[in-house]
Amino acid sequence: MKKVDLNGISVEITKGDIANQPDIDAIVNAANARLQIGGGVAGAIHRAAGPGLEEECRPLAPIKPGKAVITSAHNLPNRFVIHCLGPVYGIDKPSDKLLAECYRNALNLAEEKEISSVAFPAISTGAFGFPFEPATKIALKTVMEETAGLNSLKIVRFVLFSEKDRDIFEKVMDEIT
Ligand code: AR6
Repeated sequence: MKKVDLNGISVEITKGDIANQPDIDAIVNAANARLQIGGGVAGAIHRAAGPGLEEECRPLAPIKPGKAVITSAHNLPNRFVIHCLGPVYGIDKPSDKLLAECYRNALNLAEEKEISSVAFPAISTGAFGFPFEPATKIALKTVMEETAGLNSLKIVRFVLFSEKDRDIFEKVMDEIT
């Protein structure tokens, strides 16, 4: 796992399953607006969490692109799930600003709950069609910008689904640090 220290925060990059990060307080869901079980990340998280997660989500939905809400993690090994609605690329505009907003809002929710570790998937890069490398730059730059203002968060982990995606994150991290 690649780790870079940014303002006292360990930013980690790894290949894996976002629903299997037992050492992390809060995992982030690449959600749909209705906060229901779906494919990709949302499917993996809801299947592992069990039906209680959808039930808790129901009164919080719908959410708008760029927004985030937090719930408990039910049967997952974490304490919380932060549900972010990423932009559908080219439809929810400006897509780059909305994607950055997702990461910022998730980090702010984690701070409010005094969470010390959070794990993100690559939001919007699957079903929502955001090109991977530009999305990587937005994710890492936004986290970098926010690190100076974070107090409780000590670990921000990016969990990528393939070696190719992990390599892109590592390359972009090297470029911007
Ligand atoms: N762990 C980590 N990353 C994953 C996993 C996993 N278990 N599964 C997929 N990925 P997506 P989006 C990667 O489609 O683009 C859903 O159906 C995947 O390779 O999950 O924000 C929801 O219901 C990709 O790089 O999220 C929404 O309708 C990234 O995670 C919609 O898809 C995001 O893929 C959200 O689309």
